[in-house]
Amino acid sequence: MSSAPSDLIEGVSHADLANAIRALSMDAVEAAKSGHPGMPMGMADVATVLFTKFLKFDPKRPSWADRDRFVLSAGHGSMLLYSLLHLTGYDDFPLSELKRFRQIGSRTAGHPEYGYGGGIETTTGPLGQGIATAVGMAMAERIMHSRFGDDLVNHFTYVIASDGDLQEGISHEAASLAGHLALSKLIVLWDDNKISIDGATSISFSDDNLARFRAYNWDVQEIDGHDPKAIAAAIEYARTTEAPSLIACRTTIGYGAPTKANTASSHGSPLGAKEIEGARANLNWPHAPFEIPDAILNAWRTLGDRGATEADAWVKRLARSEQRLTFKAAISGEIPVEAQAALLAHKKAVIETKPNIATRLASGNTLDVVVPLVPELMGGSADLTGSNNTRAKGAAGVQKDNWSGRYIHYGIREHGMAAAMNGMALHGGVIPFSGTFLCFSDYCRPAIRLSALMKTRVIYVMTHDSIGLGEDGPTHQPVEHMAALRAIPNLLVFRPGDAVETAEAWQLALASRNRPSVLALTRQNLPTLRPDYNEENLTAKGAYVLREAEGARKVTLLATGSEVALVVEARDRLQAAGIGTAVVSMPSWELFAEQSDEYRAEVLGRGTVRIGVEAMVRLGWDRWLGEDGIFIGMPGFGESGPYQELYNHFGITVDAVVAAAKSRL
Ligand SMILES: Cc1ncc(C[n+]2csc(CCOP(=O)(O)OP(=O)(O)O)c2C)c(N)n1
Ligand SMILES: [Mg+2]
Repeated sequence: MSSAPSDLIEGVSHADLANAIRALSMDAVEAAKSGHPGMPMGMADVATVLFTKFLKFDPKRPSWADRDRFVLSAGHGSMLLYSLLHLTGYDDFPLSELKRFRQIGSRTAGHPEYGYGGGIETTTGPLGQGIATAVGMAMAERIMHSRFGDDLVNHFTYVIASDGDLQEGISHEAASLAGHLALSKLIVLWDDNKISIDGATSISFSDDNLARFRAYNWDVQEIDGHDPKAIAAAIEYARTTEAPSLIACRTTIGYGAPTKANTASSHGSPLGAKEIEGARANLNWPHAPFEIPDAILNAWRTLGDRGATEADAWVKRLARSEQRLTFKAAISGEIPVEAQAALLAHKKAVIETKPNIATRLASGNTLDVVVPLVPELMGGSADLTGSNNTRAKGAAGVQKDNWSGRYIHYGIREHGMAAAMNGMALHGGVIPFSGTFLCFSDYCRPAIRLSALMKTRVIYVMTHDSIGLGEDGPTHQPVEHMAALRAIPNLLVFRPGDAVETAEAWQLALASRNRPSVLALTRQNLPTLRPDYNEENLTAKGAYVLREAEGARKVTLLATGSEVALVVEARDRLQAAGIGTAVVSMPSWELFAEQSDEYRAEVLGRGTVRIGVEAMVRLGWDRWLGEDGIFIGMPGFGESGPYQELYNHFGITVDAVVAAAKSRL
C-alpha cells in the first residue's frame, strides 16, 4: 500500500486516511466486544479512494436526490461505513455513536440499518441482499433519468460486496438482470480476500467470478485492492463502460493485524489488545483508541465538505428547471389527488356493475385506472404477466436503451425482483409493484422481510392464492403462505374478497408510506359482494361486517378472499333456517389488529358461534376464533384437480359451514 502523500490534501497521505478507518473499526469492535474488524481493515483503501475521489455525496444533505448511492452489501463490515460517515462529517455519526457500536438505541447497529442515520442507504447484513437492492437503485436512477434527464438525475450506484455476497444465489439473479439491462452506472467493488468464516474460500468455492460476471454482460477488472492508484484507475474506467462493472479488489482481510491478517480469525471477533497493539505498530498509527489526529480528521472533513458544491449546483439546476414541480412531486411519493379520485370513481363503478371476476383481474382493472395517473408507479412480473395482471393497459416494457416504459420484465427471478423493488423504493421517485404466484412468495421472502424492516412502500401482487388455482396442484397451491406472510412484522397482507376490496386494498397499499403490502389474489372468478357504495374504505378496518345477522346474531362467519363468497352463501342458508348469522370479511388481519378492542369485539361477535373459513392452514386463526371456534380450511398440502372439486375434496363447502354452525347451536 502506498504511503505517498495524498494528492488530495497537503501533508496527509492516502495511508493516513485509510488507517483512520482501520483504527476506528478495530477500536469500536474492541469496545463493543463484538463485531467484524477484518473486512473494514481490508477494504479501507478501496473505500478511501471511492469516498475521496469519486463518490458524489454531501454529509450535510444525506438525502439529496441526485447523490451517488453507496451500498455496503457486506453489512457485517458496518464499521467501515460508520467510520466513513463519521470521518466525512455526517451529523448522525459523531464519535460518541461509534463508541456505542452495537449497543441498544445507537445509530451504529451491528449491521447497517436503514433509517438509523443519514448515509445508510439500505439495511444490509443478509448477504446478497445489498447488491440486489443496489441493482434496483441503479434501475430507479435510469427510470428517473428517462423522465428528468441528465440535469436532474445522473448518479452512480456503488457497492462493496464480499465473497459471501457473490456466493449467495440472489447475486446471480441480480447480476444477470443488471447485465441484461446494461446498468452501466452500477459499480461493484468486490472484496476479493479469499476468506470467509470457515476459512479459505477455496474449501467451498471454485467459481471464476470474473468469467461469471463477464457472461452476465458485465465489464470486469481485477486489481490490487491496496494500491490506491490501481483502485482509482479501475473506478475511473468503470464509470465509462456501457455495462455494469465488477472490480475484483484483491485484499487482505484484517490488513495490518500481525497474526490475524489474511485469516478467518479477523472476520468476526475483536482482535484483542495484543493484536491491536501490533496492528497499530504495523500501520504506524501510534494514536490512542478512537483518537484521530486533527490533521487527518480535518483532511477527511475537507474532503467531505467538497460535496456541497455539487449539491448546491444541483439545487440551483432544480430551481431553474421547468420540471421542478414534477420532480418534487415524484420525490415526495404522494399519490396525486386525481389518482385518488379516480380510484374512488372506479370503486363506485365496480359496485354498480358488480362484476363476477377474479381478484387478479380486479387488480389489473384497478391498475388500468391508477397507473396512467401515477407516473411513479412501475409494474412488473417474474414472467407471469398474463397471470398476475400487473401490466396496465398501454404500459410499455422497459428496455436497456429505453427506460421510459412503465413495466419491467424481471424474468424468472423472484428474489432479485423483490430486492430490486426495495432498491427502487429506497432510491425514491419510483413506487414499485410486481407479481408472481403467492406460492413463490417464499422465493421473495428474505427481501420482503427487508421491505418490512426498512419500512419501504413495496407492493407485492401475489396471485393464484389458494387451491382455487386448481390443476397445477400442491406445488403451486399456497397453504401456509398467508400465515407465513402474516408472521412478518410491519407487513400488510391483504386477501381481498371481491373486486371492491381489491380496489380498496390497492388504495391502502398506495397510501402506505411505511409498510410494504402483499395482495393475495385469486385466479378463479368471484362475485362482487359489497352491496352499496361508500366512500369510506372498509378494508382499512382490516375486517368488517359485510352481512349483519337478521334477528339476534347467533353465528359469526369469518372469512378472507375467495372464501367470503362461500360464507355469504352459508349465511343465507342459515338465515333461511332462522339462525341469525353475520358474515365478517377479513381482508387484512394486521389492520384489524390495530382497531379498538370495542370494534373488534363487535365485529367478531363474542359469545356467538364463530367459524373461520380460509383455504389455508389454521395457524393464526385461533386469535379470532377463540377457544371454541371452528376452523374450516386446509389440513395440509393440496391436490391437483379442478378447483371446485378440490373445495369439495377438502370439505371447504357451504354444506360444511352450515353443518358446523348447526352442530354448535
Ligand atoms: C444470508 C446470510 N448467510 C449467512 C450469513 C452469516 N455470515 C456473515 S459474513 C459471512 C461470510 C463471510 O465471508 P465473506 O463474505 O467473504 O466476508 P469476509 O469474511 O471476507 O469479510 C457469513 C456466512 C449472513 N450474514 N447472511
Ligand atoms: Mg471474504
